[in-house]
Amino acid sequence: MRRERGLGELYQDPERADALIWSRRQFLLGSGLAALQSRLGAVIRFARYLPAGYLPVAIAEQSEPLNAQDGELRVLNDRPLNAETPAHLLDDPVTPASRLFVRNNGTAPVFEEPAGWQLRISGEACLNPRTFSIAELKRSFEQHTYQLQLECGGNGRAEFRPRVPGNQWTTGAVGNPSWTGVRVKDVLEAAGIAGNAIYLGYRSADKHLSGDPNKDVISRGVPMRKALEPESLIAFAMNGEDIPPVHGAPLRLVCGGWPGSVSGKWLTELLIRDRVHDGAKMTGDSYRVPCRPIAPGATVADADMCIIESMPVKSLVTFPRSGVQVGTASPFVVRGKAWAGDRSVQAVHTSIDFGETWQPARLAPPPNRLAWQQWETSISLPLDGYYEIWARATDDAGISQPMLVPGWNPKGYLNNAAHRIAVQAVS
Ligand SMILES: Nc1nc2c(c(=O)[nH]1)N[C@H]1C(S)=C(S)[C@@H](COP(=O)(O)O)O[C@H]1N2
Ligand SMILES: [Mo]
Repeated sequence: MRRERGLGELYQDPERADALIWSRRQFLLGSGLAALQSRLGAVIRFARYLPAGYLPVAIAEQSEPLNAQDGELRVLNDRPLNAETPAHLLDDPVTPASRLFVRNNGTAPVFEEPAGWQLRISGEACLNPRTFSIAELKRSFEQHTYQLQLECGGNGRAEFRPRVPGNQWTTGAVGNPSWTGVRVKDVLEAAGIAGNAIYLGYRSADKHLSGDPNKDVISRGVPMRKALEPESLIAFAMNGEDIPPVHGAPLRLVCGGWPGSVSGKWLTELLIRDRVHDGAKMTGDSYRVPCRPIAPGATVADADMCIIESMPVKSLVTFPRSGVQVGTASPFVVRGKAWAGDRSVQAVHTSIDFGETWQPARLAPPPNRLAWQQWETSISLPLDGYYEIWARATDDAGISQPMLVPGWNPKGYLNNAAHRIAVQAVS
């Protein structure tokens, strides 16, 4: 099903917002606000700070297709399977399997027994190519467990204008499971890393949708400096159990903080490369963005496209869920998650007046590097009416999330615009 309007769309498209929900002229005369309030069934308390043409969250959400049962992931595509998690289902500190988004580019492999699974380490810059069974990996190398945040590079794509092709992810292609495995570094060192190694590429066992057995579905990777970080894992367990089939059983690469596409599922081979890995979806518009900002819709020369590395700072409000009623009598808890790719999050602020003022939230440190962080605050709304709660994170380099959808790019990657929820205060 197609989503008609994204949450932030009309924030940057005032003419369409005018046409759809209010006429600017009427609004200026005062009756537009009245019409909007009657549609919301409440007084908008900070209406004076409403940006021109802004589409309130509650109205954007009324137009969302209801193709998910309460408590379930929202399926965007079932061939291949792609499903995202509604923000209020991402409230767990560690994302359970049932609440982790699924992003498949091809058909997941069917395999008999993990006992027969082999991982090959090779490539031009591998000194002693080797093959390991899962039992050998577990036996030969120290095992490590980290919470590692995984976010699809295309999370937030639905908000780009002009529209871009691909799964129309809104906010839910992100999660933070706990992963157990062996370090990529230890395994590569056992196979010998030559001095000219610059990149690590992966190959996987899923099948190309065309049915062509010679085509890789996806074969991406990371520069050696990222591959050799202590948190880069060849994982065999998620949340203390075997990795679920849809998330890459029996073995997957996990390189947290980078676009999810570098974390190859159903891992069969690691290639130590003497050049930038050139596998499927490493070139063209795939997981690459203009090196410098461009006008929305503009075409970009191949030489001016850069591979996405660390993901940008971002956050979600995961409690309460958007659309709830809250009492005016006492403060209530608002909480969520924040993450910043390779960086950590330094602060999260919330606003109840459409971004006019911001209050700091309490922010917990990450349990380990590359895990998301929990934040929490307490909000009072003594007067009844319609409010929005906006959250905005700042990373440890002082960079904050934008309020507007950031730099348009041909495949709609890296939208880290601030998340907003609607609440109705009632006395
Ligand atoms: N082999 C393989 N690995 C893959 C993919 C895939 O389609 N095939 N999808 C990638 C993408 S684009 C993302 S965002 C993550 C999603 O991981 P998840 O489905 O476990 O959430 O896996 C990555 N690894
Ligand atoms: Mo992705």
